[in-house]
Amino acid sequence: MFVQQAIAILDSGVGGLTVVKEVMRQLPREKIIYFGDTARAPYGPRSTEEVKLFTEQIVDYLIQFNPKMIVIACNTATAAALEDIAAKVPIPVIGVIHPGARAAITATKTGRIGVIGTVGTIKSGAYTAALQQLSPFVQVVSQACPALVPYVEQGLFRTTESENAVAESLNGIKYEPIDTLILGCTHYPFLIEPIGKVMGPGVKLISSADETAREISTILYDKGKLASGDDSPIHQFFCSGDAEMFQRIARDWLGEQLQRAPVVWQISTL
Ligand code: I24
Ligand code: DGL
Repeated sequence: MFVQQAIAILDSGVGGLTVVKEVMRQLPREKIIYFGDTARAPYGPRSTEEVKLFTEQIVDYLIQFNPKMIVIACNTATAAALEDIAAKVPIPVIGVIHPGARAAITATKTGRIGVIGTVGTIKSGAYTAALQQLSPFVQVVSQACPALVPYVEQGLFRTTESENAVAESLNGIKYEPIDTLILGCTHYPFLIEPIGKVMGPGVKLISSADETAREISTILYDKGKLASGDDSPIHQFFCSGDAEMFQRIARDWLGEQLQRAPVVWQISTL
């Protein structure tokens, strides 16, 4: 009997569901196995060593499902662990930083690019490295915005407080002469309106979820690994923490995508 190989997608919690939604939209035949480390989220304030260890634990767990590729759908985990994991796992592993960086290089006219993300992501310099590797003469300015994830997680993205928090968080970057700003955190696209208001119409905002889904598509196509069956897949979603809360957010966010493809919800302690 033929068993369809899945795309394994992981994140510190629920933020990686932004990538899941895009994959479901662009590649509806692909089976997804998702792991959200909700018991240990957020990763943003943690040390590189800790995030690397946690990410490796999740990859070790997901590898037993024999996935066709692994997607690290968390910017902080990508910054800390992608290189090490890609070097030791025998299947393609991608993160969300390279796709976002490539989209920014395509978008910029002046070569001046801004990046915002968690403390872990910005401290790592991973975006600057990815951008300069793609285009050596770009100028990159970056700013950690640790206040913003909690606003999104409290569902407070259309309030005056969140607008003020966005304005304050962007203080260090809003006067920089950039024409492109990478939203280098899974949660920031939920604040795209206030971010756009603060940065002004001259700054293009880049979210990486759709770019990452396109990269997944390219890799699977190149390897002749795209799913071809007519049946809709059955996805598997795991989390390490409160399963009820995880399901509530995932059902709300993925909504209609889940009408077409059933999900098996599981809790795991790794
Ligand atoms: N959005 C995010 N995280 C949450 C949340 C949210 N609660 C409400 N909304 N909670 O991330 C995270 C905390 N935990 C703790 C333990 O278990 C699971 C989660 C934003 C990314 C979502 C894809 C607001 C909300 C929602 C549904 C969709 C989008 C959204 F409820 F922003
Ligand atoms: N998923 C994380 C990221 O993209 C944000 C949430 C967290 O700090 O865990 O960096």
